[in-house]
Amino acid sequence: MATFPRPGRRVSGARPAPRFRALLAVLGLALLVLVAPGPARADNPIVQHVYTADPAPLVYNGRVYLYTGHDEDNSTYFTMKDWRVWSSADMVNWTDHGSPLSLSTFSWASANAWAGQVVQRNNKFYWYVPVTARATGRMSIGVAVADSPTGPFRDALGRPLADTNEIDPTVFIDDDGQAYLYWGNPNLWYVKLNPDMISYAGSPAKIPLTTAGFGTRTGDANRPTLYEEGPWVYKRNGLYYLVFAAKCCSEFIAYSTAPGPLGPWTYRGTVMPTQGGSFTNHPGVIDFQGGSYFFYHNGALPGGGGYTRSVAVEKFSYRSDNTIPTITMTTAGAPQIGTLDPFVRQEAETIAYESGIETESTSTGGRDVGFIDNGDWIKVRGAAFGAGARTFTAAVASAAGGGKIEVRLDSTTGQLAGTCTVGGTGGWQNWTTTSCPVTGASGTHDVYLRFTGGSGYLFNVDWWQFTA
Ligand code: FUB
Repeated sequence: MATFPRPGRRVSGARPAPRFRALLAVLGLALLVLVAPGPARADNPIVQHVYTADPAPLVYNGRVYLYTGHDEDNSTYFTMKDWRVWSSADMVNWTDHGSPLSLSTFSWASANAWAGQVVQRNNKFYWYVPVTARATGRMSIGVAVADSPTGPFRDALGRPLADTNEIDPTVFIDDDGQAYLYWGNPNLWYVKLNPDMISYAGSPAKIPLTTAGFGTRTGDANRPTLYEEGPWVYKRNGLYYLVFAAKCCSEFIAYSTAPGPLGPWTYRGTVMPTQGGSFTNHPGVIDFQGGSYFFYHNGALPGGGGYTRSVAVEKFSYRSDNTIPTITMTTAGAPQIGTLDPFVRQEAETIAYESGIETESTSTGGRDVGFIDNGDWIKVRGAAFGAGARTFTAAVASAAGGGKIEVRLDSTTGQLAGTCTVGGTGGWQNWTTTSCPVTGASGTHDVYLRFTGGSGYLFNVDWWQFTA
């Protein structure tokens, strides 16, 4: 089982599982290009270099921050040790912020870094997660806190917020300032959080699981309603929504609505049917820049399945009566909002799709793209070059002999706009810049950075930028 990130594991020629997955992804994409006319736009799932699960999006300061779980490679259970953060301003190019929260953040937790959610309040970010408590062996809810949406997160209490023995906390702050924490499988619980967000008043109570509220399940006397797990509660146009994973197994996504945060709930039907090669699914719903977005997970990546899942996203529109239409999984995903500015510094780990690369922490605290082999590539969607670009510059480092960065437009074999040479720098974190002339890059294009060279890992890339 490959771990990630893997500092210090610079073994030339070692090819971890993600590379095999990436190779399959290339083959899959190549097949898609051969059989499908028009531009290849298979950018969903939105992360390819690690498996991700249980999406929890948060809109903050003009970006979507996406908090996910992380399925380990080759997993045969929900073997999850850490959580991940990604962000995007345009819904297609996602920046990898690494893992600012893991089981080790909670000294009292032993396993199962499962589905959580982050909310912003008091100029802080609170991340509620279910984990197994070492002392009891029971699932408990922990809360971590940070000053920034990308962390670092620290254990807010040094102990569980609640010993629930049930999973999947979701948090919702109503217009009157009252915060609610919901969770549960097989029950659906709630508790009112205090304004400090790390304590609560009273005792957790059950939301009645009635068939009127949560639909009718057949064939399971212990679970008469469709509610299974993964609640996601929000309010829109005065209506309260509770979206959840329904039935088992395989799950589909359903929802209920209510006039208040505690009900009474009315079952409204299917949001996303059972599909996608994972027997679980998990909802996250936001409005962003005038559009509505539904996040979920599936088993769509090579090697993917019920324990090797990937987060994906679809754009949708509420019907005029505020009901949610049925949303199906696509490989295209959401359309891009606006364009990407190639004339400002872009982090190399801002990616629409990739093949073969991984990311890692830099010595200066950010992230870089590393573990690059000959033929690996990164796609960045919709870069607006306007009248044209003159040069391409990238920050690079290499403890090996380096290689080349081919700057291509619109596909891995598209127009070669420039080629930069990367030399050895004496260390994987010894950074320098390389620049090269660019021709023919005007208007708006997808940019493909294709990496070439000899065998073994070639070089790392921290950031890149074009000049006009
Ligand atoms: O990811 C582990 C568990 O699988 C989550 O807590 C559930 O919602 C299901 O997605």
